[in-house]
Amino acid sequence: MNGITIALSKGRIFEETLPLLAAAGIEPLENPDTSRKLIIPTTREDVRLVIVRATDAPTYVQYGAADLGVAGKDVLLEHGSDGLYQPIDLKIAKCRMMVAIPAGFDYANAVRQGARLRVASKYVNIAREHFAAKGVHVDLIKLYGSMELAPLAGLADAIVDLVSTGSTLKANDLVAVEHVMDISSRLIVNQAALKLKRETLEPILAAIATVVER
Ligand code: PRT
Ligand code: MG
Repeated sequence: MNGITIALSKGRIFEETLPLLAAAGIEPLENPDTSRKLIIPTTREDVRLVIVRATDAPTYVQYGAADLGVAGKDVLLEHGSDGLYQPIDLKIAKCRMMVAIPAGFDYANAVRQGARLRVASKYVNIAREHFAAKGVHVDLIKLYGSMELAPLAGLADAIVDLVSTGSTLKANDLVAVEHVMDISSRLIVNQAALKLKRETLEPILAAIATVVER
């Protein structure tokens, strides 16, 4: 295909990417929340959006099925970002990767005693690196969702999860005890497309960069 394909996930990434795309004259002709279409045309005849799961955006761009995409730093670190060019931190969909525990659990003491902690997370690679760097021994339990449930149900002592407002932790009597890293979403670009479609891509990247810096 000669035009440009952009991989976006529904929800916060889609919403927060809209003003950035608008700066490049790209406006979706349908709303992915109400439309069942997975390929959405835009006000620019040469640009279309493909609607993917957040964790699938890097895959589409890696294989060149999309030229551009948007992905959280969490996704890029956990699933790898081989062959992806990441020119712009879009500073959208911001949150923090945190370690959280049930309100009464004496985390500091457990760590001091060198106890082996059971940690549940969707982000086992990020969690493994975090605890290894601190010299804390952990057994990691991979989950695919609702990590907040794990300590409440007795599956784990702690979780590693994303926190934005903190209301999910609060509603489940969990408290954040360690900050792992700040997270935001990045623009990702297929490296071959960057060469082959440079004339079309460069003005889009420049327009986005201008809005992000504002
Ligand atoms: O939701 P779905 O299962 O479809 O997929 P997804 O979770 O992969 O996608 P989506 O759209 O929810 O998240 C896309 C990206 O948004 C993530 O990869 C992050 O980079 C970023 N982001 C920013 C967040 C949050 N903030 C966030 N708060 N992703 C998830 N959350 C979740 C968090 O996991 C926890 O369950 O929201 C809950 C906590 O929110 P608060 O506000 O209660 O603290
Ligand atoms: Mg989600």
